[in-house]
Amino acid sequence: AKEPVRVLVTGAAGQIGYALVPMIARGVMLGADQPVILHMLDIPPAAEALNGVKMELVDAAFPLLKGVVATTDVVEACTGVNVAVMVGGFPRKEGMERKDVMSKNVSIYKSQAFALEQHAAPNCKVLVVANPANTNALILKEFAPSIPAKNITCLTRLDHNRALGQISEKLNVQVSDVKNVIIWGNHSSSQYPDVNHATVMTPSGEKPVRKLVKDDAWLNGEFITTVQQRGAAIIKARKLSSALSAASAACDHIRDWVLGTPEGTWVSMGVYSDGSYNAPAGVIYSFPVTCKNGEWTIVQGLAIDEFSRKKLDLTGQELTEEKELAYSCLS
Ligand code: NAX
Repeated sequence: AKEPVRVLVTGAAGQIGYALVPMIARGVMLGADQPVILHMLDIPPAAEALNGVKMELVDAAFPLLKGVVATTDVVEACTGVNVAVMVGGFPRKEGMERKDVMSKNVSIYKSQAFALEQHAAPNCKVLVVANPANTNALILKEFAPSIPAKNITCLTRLDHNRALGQISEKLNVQVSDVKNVIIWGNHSSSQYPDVNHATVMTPSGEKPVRKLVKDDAWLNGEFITTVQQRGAAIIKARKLSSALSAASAACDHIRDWVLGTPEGTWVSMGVYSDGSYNAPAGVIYSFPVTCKNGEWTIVQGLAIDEFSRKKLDLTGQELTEEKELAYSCLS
């Protein structure tokens, strides 16, 4: 039998946490034959709720779940973890300045970076979900210098999956037949959902989405804004932000990273930018990636038209500004 993998979920008493931990315990994230030990961290005001989640995990009698650590102690939470999914953070409340929210999250991600660096298992893979996801991941990277930069990522897979979902609905095809959309840049409304290289599997082979949709106005307009604004639409409908889709996307992200992407398929991940596609280097930017042997590689050589170029630059600029704001919170 395989050794259990230790998976940390921070903010585990929150709504994404509540959807995510059962998925992990069922093998959705790491495979149906991979035992797991869940480490759940939250803050003291949520300790009782966190303990309730632990009780439910016991009650669910998941065969793959070999242990549960539920704690408000960041060192205990981080000790020995192989995968860390960072969902905990400080939400933006009405009337709060951007800088105040940034400052709260900078201090959270700085201290959690120290704990992970000192106590996580070697080669721990980190996924930041909490907003501002890209910049929280960058802070984590800066303050955990011994963790390789390639091990620190942020979630844009939800946006990627939303784009697949929109194409599938528009063309009335199975979502599993649509692939190779791209989310570029920031996980914010400045992100650029790009369909220029996306395809659909049809009975007569793979066809470009642009050939099948035949509605450039929709692809260049409503499609993009729908994906960019989908989070707000969910809040409007549910009076709560996306949770099951975010949890599912976090599982997709880690699963593909650890177990690999299918041949000919790429996915979107926020990763430490090397300046590929003239994106700003030194920020966490979402790119198309393939994964093999537990490592991601940015897909190179895709043509970027003028329309796309502007959008890649715009979201990159926002990330550079966020980085500056985050650094100004440090001093
Ligand atoms: P909730 O407010 O339900 O849960 C957040 C949890 O984090 C709470 O239980 C809170 O006590 C805990 N927490 C706060 N500070 C903490 C700390 N220092 N250490 C550990 N835990 C801490 O929010 P939820 O709806 O679960 O969303 C979580 C985060 O995901 C938010 O930042 C949200 O903006 C972000 N999202 C990111 C998405 C993405 O695609 N990257 C999509 C969904 C989501 O909006």
